[in-house]
Amino acid sequence: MGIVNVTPDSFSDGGRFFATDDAVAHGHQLLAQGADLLDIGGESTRPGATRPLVADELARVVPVIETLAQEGATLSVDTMRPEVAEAALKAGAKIINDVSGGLADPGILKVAAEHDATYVVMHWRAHGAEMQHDDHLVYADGVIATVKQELEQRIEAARAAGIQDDNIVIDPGLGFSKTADDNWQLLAGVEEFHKLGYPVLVGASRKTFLGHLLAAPDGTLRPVTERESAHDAITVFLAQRGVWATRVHDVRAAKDALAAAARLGMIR
Ligand code: PMM
Repeated sequence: MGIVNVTPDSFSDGGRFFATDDAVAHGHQLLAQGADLLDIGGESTRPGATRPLVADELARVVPVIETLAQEGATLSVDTMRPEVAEAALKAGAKIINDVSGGLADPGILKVAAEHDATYVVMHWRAHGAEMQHDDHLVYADGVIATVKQELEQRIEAARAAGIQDDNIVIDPGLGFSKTADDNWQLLAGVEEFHKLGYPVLVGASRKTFLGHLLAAPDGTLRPVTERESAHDAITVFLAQRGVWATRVHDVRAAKDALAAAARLGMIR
């Protein structure tokens, strides 16, 4: 899943693809590099981010989705808002990627159900402005078991709203109310999530825990665009464990890593 952030403020690529034409061109590039689907988002979810107006979010994503969908691309919309999800599906998106798993606005579950859309349920606890506050970082039963329990609650809410089981995808939500150590535990234990019985999506690309892993001796985080090699190792690890998709900024690098891993018989 290639990422197209149509935002002025995303942590890794904010502002680069903010104009519709730039976002569409970026989508073309990711598809040419081998992306199977594109995730189009108009709200930055980075820690500390403030939320855009609904009208602004719509104006960012809908024209990009319309253009790329008409060309035949498979698209998801990265949104927590029912209005944006609905407009995106009407414009040709097939998947709603809701990082809040329906917690930000439960109305989005009805939209997914009514349109028979694929619905990504991500583990989430709070909006960007507060998600890294201490009380959102407590995992009473350990991070894997607690995230699983909270995801199960959201899956139940999705099913109760009428979303079919075979339209549900789950995501442990790396970096969302998680410490770096939490993220590593979730990655290492990714197979636990398969036990819930749904396809698994993972987004690790360029996230801060990689910046910590690769930090300079003085503690300076590795810059966001220089975290790719570490991420490629994660991509191979996740492919070996059968995840449904990884959400990536650099599709070419991920595909290169997967090609080498496949050639070595590490993955099928
Ligand atoms: N991460 C971000 C945004 N959307 N969606 C899913 N399903 N999973 C993620 O991990 C995820 C997401 C934040 O990353 P970005 O600012 O680089 O897009």
